[in-house]
Amino acid sequence: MPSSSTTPLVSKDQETPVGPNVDQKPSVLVLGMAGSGKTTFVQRLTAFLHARKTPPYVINLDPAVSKVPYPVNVDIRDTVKYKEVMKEFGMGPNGAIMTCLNLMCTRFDQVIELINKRSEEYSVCLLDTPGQIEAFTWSASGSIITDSLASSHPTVVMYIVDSARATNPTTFMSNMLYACSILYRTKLPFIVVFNKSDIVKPTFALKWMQDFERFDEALEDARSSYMNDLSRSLSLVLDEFYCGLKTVCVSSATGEGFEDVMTAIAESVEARKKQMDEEDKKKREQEALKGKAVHDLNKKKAQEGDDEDLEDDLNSKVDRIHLGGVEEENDEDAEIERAV
Ligand SMILES: Nc1nc2c(ncn2[C@@H]2O[C@H](COP(=O)(O)OP(=O)(O)OP(=O)(O)O)[C@@H](O)[C@H]2O)c(=O)[nH]1
Ligand SMILES: [Mg+2]
Repeated sequence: MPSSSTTPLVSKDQETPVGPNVDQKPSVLVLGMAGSGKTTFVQRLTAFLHARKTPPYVINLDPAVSKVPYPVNVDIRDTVKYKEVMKEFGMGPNGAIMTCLNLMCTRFDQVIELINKRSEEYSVCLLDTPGQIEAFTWSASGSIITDSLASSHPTVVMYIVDSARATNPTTFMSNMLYACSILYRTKLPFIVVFNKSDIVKPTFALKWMQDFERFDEALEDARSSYMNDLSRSLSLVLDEFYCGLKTVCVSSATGEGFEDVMTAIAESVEARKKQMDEEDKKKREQEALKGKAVHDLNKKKAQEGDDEDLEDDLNSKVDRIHLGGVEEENDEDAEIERAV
């Protein structure tokens, strides 16, 4: 039975954050630069899942979109009116998107309740985000939404890249740096989706990620220049990021590669489950060790006889090494003239 209540970020009896319920259906947060194809990707994945008779639960978090081209279960536009926010608060487009997200985030516990209530009926929860990526990834409300989702469901970030635009090595590098910063901020399982594979086959990007030399060759000018040297260095730095990264190539226009999307999501969730199991195991081992240490100490104390004797002994030692308190200042010392 799915629980209808929201999982709290912090459990009552302990101060450490509780992890997601790994038995819940996964949530997929779709992020990416403006125009990379986030909405079209969600639309195609929704159609793909409906065709497989495993429909998703879909949430639109873009308040500024005029038309949502997929069947949507929760739409931010039903909760806040973007145009009204602009008018009411005299805001520009980006400020209004942030305000809408702020207002939405105050209700997000209800959204999570809805997701939980429907968990028997869907296979995966998809969340489409605003084109102004920084409005979501760098705002407090974006963090709250991401964190509350990630604390109640196994959550995966899908970062959509426009493959046609990424053919330029510098644009590719900017995009990867952005992806890396999002991974750094969210610390969630991360999948890079090279979209628009019908325009350009993203194999070039995969090669650049696998082999630094290939990226080096692709830099237009092999001579040393500030930009080229910087790109080369960054590529080396990002090597570690590329190593643990899952990538898929898709076309949201033709539907190519969507089997791989579902496989990547399942693998990421499985990896997260394993990681959580290991963390749990470690925690239990630590607790057991702690319990054993306390037990040993009590046993030792009992063997050594009277506890009070031990305490007196300790106090006398403390008396010997304790020279004085700090309740008051040492006036005499303060009055001694010192050479400056
Ligand atoms: N050829 C091709 N075009 C695509 C593909 N995916 C998206 N597009 C086009 O790219 C444009 C932007 O797509 P959207 O889905 O609106 O992109 P978005 O990231 O949601 O845009 P914002 O929400 O405004 O940031 C549209 O014209 C889409 O038709 C694809 O796989 N192939
Ligand atoms: Mg969109």
